[in-house]
Amino acid sequence: MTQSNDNHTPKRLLATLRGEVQASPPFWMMRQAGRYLPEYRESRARAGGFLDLCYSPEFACEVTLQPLRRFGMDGAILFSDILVVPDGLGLDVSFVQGEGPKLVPIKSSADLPQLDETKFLGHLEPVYEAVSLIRDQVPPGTTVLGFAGAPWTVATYMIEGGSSRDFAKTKDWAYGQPDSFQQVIDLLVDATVLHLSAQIKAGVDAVQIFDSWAGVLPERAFRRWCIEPARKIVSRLKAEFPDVPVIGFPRGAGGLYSPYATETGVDAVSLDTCVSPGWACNSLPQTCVLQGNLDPRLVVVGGSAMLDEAKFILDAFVGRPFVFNLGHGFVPETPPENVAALSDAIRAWKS
Ligand code: 1CP
Repeated sequence: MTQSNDNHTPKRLLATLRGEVQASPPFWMMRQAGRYLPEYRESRARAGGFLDLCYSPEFACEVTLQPLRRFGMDGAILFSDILVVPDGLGLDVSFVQGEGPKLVPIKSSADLPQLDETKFLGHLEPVYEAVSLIRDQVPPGTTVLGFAGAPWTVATYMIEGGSSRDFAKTKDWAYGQPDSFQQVIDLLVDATVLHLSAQIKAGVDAVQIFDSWAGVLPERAFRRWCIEPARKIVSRLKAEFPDVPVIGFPRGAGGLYSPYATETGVDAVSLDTCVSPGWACNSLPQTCVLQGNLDPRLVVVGGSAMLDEAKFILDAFVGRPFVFNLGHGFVPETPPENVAALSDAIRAWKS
């Protein structure tokens, strides 16, 4: 049985990620810490800014624990961001309130930084310190989750200089000069492995790789820039940490969830809102743990619309190792009382 460090409470989420079927599935929610919680907004204001929050181990730990105190999720996801990786590479990331992330865009492989392992891990040390604090402070039985962005998704921010609607610069580079774009991806594969390994050494139980923009690529590009880098990251992590489950989230991949689940070596896939639960159960390997996939807008609406859909999802995954989650992260206007009602409904549900 899976035990937490300091007592004998089983970690239900970790057990599920290792393939156990539970009578009532464990749950956590993407962006469960964040702007929809007044206590988060207060911590963010006290820390100074978003990156100050990420790089202060005490604040990052505090913000990670806030949703657990209210809603009792089975998983605590490290409070950080996928863009600490380019920041650790020296690309100078900033977050402007209301505008999202800003980076000085890289235009060619000549602009690529070198990965200096010592500098990179030194810069990100506060993140790993936050993991140690979280591991020591989570309630018994809580699974601690680490994460990183997938190379393709992180590359889009480095090349576009922030969020994008059409990913034009990134696609033009990837399609027009694939060998040079491969260097961007290879650098990010190495940095991601370093970052996730350091989180595991600091005490996370499992990790999730967020490929939020995987869904904008056609099949052959998806295979080269999403599946192949994920496969490399997973195989390098598994060589060192064979027992640490890896969750992949190729958001928007549609039918390509199938080769992603079979070929990357991930233990679990997180399904976005548009994936049919029935299709996922029938088409994805039995050995693959499934996670998902409530539309976060339903938690804004709440009431029976939210509860009916949550029940539909819970019923659909009976018999498989399943983790209840959202199909994407909470939005800032989510009423916390709807999250409380959803959490209670998941706990009360019986197959
Ligand atoms: O307080 C604020 O103003 C910042 C809002 C915010 C928050 C709460 C950002 C900026 N990041 C985060 C935290 C965060 N980001 C977590 C924390 C843990 C948790 O889930 O509770 C995680 C896992 C992420 C991951 C992340 N950051 C992703 C992948 C998941 C996803 O949502 O698709 C991406 C794409 C980012 C980039 C990012 N960070 C923040 C913004 C505004 C953005 C841009 C999003 C976009 O381009 O649409």
